[in-house]
Amino acid sequence: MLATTVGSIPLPCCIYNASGPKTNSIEALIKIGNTSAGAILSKSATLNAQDGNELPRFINKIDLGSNYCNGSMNSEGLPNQGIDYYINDDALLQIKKCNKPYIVSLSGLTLNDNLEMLNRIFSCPFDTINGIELNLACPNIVNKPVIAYDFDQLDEVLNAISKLINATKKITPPLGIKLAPYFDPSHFTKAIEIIIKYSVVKYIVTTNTIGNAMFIDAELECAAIAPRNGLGGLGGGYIKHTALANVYMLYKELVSSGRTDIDIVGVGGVHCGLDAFELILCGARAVQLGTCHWTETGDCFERVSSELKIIMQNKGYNSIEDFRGNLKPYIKGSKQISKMSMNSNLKSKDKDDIPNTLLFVILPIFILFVLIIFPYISFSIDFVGLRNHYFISTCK
Ligand code: RRO
Repeated sequence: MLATTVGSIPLPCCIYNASGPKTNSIEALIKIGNTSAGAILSKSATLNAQDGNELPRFINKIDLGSNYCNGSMNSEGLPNQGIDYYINDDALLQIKKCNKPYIVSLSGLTLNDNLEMLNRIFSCPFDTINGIELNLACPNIVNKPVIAYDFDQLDEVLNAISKLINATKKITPPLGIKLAPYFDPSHFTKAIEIIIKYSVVKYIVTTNTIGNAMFIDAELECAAIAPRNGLGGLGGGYIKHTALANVYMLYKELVSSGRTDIDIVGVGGVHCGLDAFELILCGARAVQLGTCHWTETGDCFERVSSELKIIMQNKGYNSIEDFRGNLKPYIKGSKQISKMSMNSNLKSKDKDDIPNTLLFVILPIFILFVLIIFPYISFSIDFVGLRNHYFISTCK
């Protein structure tokens, strides 16, 4: 029911992990392989291993309420073990045993680094790496502006990579590019105008964190994380609605340019099946979990997938293609369907449901008791008392 393809990579399930949280080591990737995730995506690799930014460098588990994914902010600074760690024979062998597509994320510090890493991937045995996610949107590297925001550079990078892939005399894994969130309609148009020039781009992943956010410790009157003057990429529940808009706008641009062969993977603030449903409705062919995977266990893939399946069953959809990209424009009288009502069938009762239970179950029972049952019982008792009294007195 949730099977899909992304850039022609067949995924048994459309829900899988985002690059970043819990993706740095092969052990962590194998853990993902042992969950219900539809694919295994690595941490963005650089040419050489690096430690990343100084600590503390992230804040997660910011409770935004039961209807939202936790909020997060990070300035990790691309800590990773270098490309060879993620694609050496032993790593590939271990990951292959998980029987899931393996997608390697790349985020070279220079264009040449990206080209070199691609060459190394292309020389790996066939079918050990099933996809590439080229990250053009890391917001946390000092003195490295986000490529996805610099359209000339985006064009230059895609042009060079396109030449390399076209010159490679073997089948190469499908290439996806991870974009930064855009906030102006002209930017969606411009980004797609550039991307569709390059047939080597098979899919788009949107969106990376919203760069350069800040948390403050008001008590100490200081920034809450150490790197980059306290600036970091905002993620999780804070960015769900930006992610929805980015998937929707890019999808619309692709449709109007006749390039629906370029797939979209949605990421940003997905916490439950309904969030995934909404991203697919906006046009996503698959959905990644980032902050949610960070703050929960790997069980989140199974949970979100089964919630999504229930929503689809209730709506009579057999596959995600039955509703993907079918978001309608505003309909008079429509309202944001409350997550509470959509989710009520999906989850077991937790502490957040207690006020509702109180309001809708215990209170009516109490009122019923006071108005009907209590007087009836008192009357019955009294009646029995009277009858006894009468009986006793008449038998005297
Ligand atoms: O490692 C990071 O700091 C990082 C990366 Br590469 C990214 O793409 N997005 C993000 O929020 N953090």
